[in-house]
Parts: sequence; structure tokens; C-alpha cells
Amino acid sequence: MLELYHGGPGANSLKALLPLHEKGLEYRSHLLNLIEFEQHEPWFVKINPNGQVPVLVHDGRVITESTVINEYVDECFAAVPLRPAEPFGRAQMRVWTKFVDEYFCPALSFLGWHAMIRTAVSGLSKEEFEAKIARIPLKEQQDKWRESAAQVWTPAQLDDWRRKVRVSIQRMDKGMQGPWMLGQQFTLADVSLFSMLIGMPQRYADIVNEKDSPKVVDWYARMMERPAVKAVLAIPRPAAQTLAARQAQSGAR
Ligand SMILES: N[C@@H](CCC(=O)N[C@@H](CS)C(=O)NCC(=O)O)C(=O)O
Repeated sequence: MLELYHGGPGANSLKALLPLHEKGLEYRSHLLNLIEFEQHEPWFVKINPNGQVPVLVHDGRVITESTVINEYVDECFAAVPLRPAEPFGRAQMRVWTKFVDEYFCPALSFLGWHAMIRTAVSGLSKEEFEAKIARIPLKEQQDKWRESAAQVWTPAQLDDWRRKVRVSIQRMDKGMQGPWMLGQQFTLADVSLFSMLIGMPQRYADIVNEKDSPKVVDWYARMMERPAVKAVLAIPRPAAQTLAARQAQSGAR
């Protein structure tokens, strides 16, 4: 029996959701609202001491880290393979998934948090906010919540993260080997990259567009046609709904 704790189709949660759907696997879905800090509640921190999603539970055993989850799922349920069969292809795939985890995702994440967290927590008093922060197990995540709510990141930091996002897209465009990142086979490299790219043609139109990254634009259109992608994108994203409601409230004030 498979269970997935996730925040809906965005970033690392999207990354772990996609292979389950590509493989047609049944799983019990546990949807958390990240803006309501549900991932830091004691019951969830017992499951993942980092207080983060996604988390896969397979026959009662817990697996964390989206990239690790995806390789695990592919090993256990190999009927629809999402990794190249030969070692060189698998190495190439891992260069992409590592690049996403260490370079692309962090830059994109800081920009996203800077854009949304202040509004997301605007309804909380200082004391309520600090009480929420006190429950976050990772010091780095406490800092990220506090700093993004206080908008302390400098224009130079924001520019550098934006530069990294542009570099990531350019690297993808140059590296595209066929209809999918590694050529003819759809792999976990596509899954990882798409989990970051989702919504970017709209939100980062100056970076992801026909002129500057034509292969990425074509690949993104192909991704959006995949039945598994359509199914995953239909799953609600509670944090996005909460954020939209708070944005509407703060716009009305
Ligand atoms: N390295 C972890 C990172 C997980 C992660 O950053 N999760 C985010 C959602 S994409 C999260 O739970 N954020 C809420 C928080 O940290 O409070 C992975 O790849 O699974």
C-alpha cells in the first residue's frame, strides 16, 4: 500500500505525484495546506522530522526526499520504467535531477517565497506568526519563513536568483536531446524539471519564451499533453487557494 503526503501539484510535491500517475499506481493521498503550516504539526513531524512534503509511505515504511522517492518508486514498480536502462543514461538523468535539487529549485524557491509569503502570513499577529515558526524543525526553514515574511532579501540577492533561473532554462534548452530531455525516453529528468517549470511560461515569460528557449517551450507543450500530467494538475493545491484568498483580502483593504 502506497501513501503520499503532499501539498498538491507544485514543486517537490508535483515531482513525487507524477511518477505515481505515469505508472498508474494506486495510492492514498494526504493533502496538506503548506500556508496553514500543516507540515509542522506534531503528527506530521513524527512522520518526517524535517516538517516538509512530499513523503511516501510504502507498506508502513517512510521515504522522504522527492528525488529519492522517485528513484525508489521506479525501482519498486518497474513495469513503466522512468529511468534509462543503461548506466550512462541513468548517470545523465541524475545530473539533471541533481541540478534541479541543488541549483534550479533553490533559486526558484527563494523568488517564489519572496513573492508570496508576506501576503500569505499577513493575517497573523506577530505572536501567532512566532508560535508557528517555533514549531518548524529546521533552523534553515525558520529563517526562510521569517526572512521572506519580513522581505529582507536585497535586490542583489533577488537578481542573482533570477540569473540562476535564466541559466537553468538556457541549460535545459541547450541540453534537450529529443522530444524528452534525454532523447526518446521520458524519464525522471523530465519529471524533475517539469516540477519546477510548471507555470513558468506565464510567471517568467521573459525567460521561458519562443525566442529565448524554443525547445523548452515545445517540450513544455508536450508535457502538458501527457494524461498523467493532466490528472496531476487537476489535484487541488490548498496553499495556492489560501494564498489567492489572502491576496484578494489584502487587495480589498
Ligand atoms: N529536499 C526536499 C525538499 C522538500 C521541500 O522543500 N518541500 C517544500 C514544498 S516544495 C515544503 O514542504 N515547504 C514547506 C516548509 O518548508 O515549511 C525534497 O526534495 O523532498
